[in-house]
Amino acid sequence: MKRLKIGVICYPSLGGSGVVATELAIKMAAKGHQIHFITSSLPFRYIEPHENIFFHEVRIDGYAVFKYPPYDIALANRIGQVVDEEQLDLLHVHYAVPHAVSAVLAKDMIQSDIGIITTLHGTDVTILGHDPALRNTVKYGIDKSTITTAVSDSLRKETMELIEPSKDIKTIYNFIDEEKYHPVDSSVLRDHLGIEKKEKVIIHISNFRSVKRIPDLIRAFAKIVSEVPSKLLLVGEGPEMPRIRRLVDNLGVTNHVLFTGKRDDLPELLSLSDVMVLPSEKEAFGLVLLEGFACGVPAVGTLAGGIPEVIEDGVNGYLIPVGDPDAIAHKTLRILMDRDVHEKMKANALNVVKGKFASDTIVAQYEELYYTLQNKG
Ligand code: GMT
Repeated sequence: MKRLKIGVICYPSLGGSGVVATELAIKMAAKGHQIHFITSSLPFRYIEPHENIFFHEVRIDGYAVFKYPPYDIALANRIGQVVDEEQLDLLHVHYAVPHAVSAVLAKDMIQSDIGIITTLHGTDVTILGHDPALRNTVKYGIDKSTITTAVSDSLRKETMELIEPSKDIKTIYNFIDEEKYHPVDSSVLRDHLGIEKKEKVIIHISNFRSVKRIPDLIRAFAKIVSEVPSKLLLVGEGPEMPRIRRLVDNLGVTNHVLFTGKRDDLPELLSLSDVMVLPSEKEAFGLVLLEGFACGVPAVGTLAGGIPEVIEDGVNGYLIPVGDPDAIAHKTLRILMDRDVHEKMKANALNVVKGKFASDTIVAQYEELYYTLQNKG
């Protein structure tokens, strides 16, 4: 098979979409394809130097005349240059707005017939798609892409209903790097964090935005800790943090909650955890659930977006309604207090990562699309 030259456009910052874009690119490079990242800075995930991975920076000067520097246009310009100079075979862009739109503009600028695959990650549709000022732009980005994928069936359906694109969308699930995420010995870290032997550990990892509904978890935790000695690990940072700290203090659980900030040692933190809780009101997939499963951590998550495609109720965790702290407490306690349930769910969580979400399976699905794209541009 021909080795492909692939342009990758993603947000190089912390977040599931950046992780997926980067891990996919690394796997494609390992298969012999040439990857050209076209981004504002290096993707945050440590990319080891690799002979098949190249980085093309998008630069934009802050001319005084612009209130908002036109990043999307600078990106389009850079994409066009790289397509021409490197003779790329295709573009894989993550997010319809702005990345697909920039790729379409680039294609037009250089009069190229290059194929564009756009992967929708959620917020571009579930938030921007509801904004009348941007809905048509999201539709344009999707319609002008050669192929569009979504990270869950739920996101695919929501996009079809809300945006009414002219073409179908294909679901390709997210995956994680199994070499990084697996159970590890975390006894030293556990001591370091001051978690006692008798204590159970509940973990939440996110960007602490309001969509994650973390106050529901804090209220649930106040009940949990009154029944089982436990600690709540809150991993990450974000705009809701001051509000969450206040609630933790007001509910009198300050001594039981550990705010770790952003961390690189997620496999260690997950390996010392008993249950993950994801109480989001919107979640296209919930990549963090897979990271937890891969380290043997069952999850309690909401019946929102793609979460029910990842958590199988009663198998690798429990599904609960959005905005129901009592349900979070009840289901989390069931896992914490019943050793058989916990062990069974742990085993099932580890298995699902090796099955439906195995990286080889998902990477092969993208590679197949890349080859079909070549003839469609
Ligand atoms: O909103 C976030 O949580 C960040 C965002 C991102 O850009 O990474 O997450 C979205 O994409 C992830 C990767 O596909 C999904 O796992 C998340 O569910 C999705 N977030 C939302 O839909 C809120």
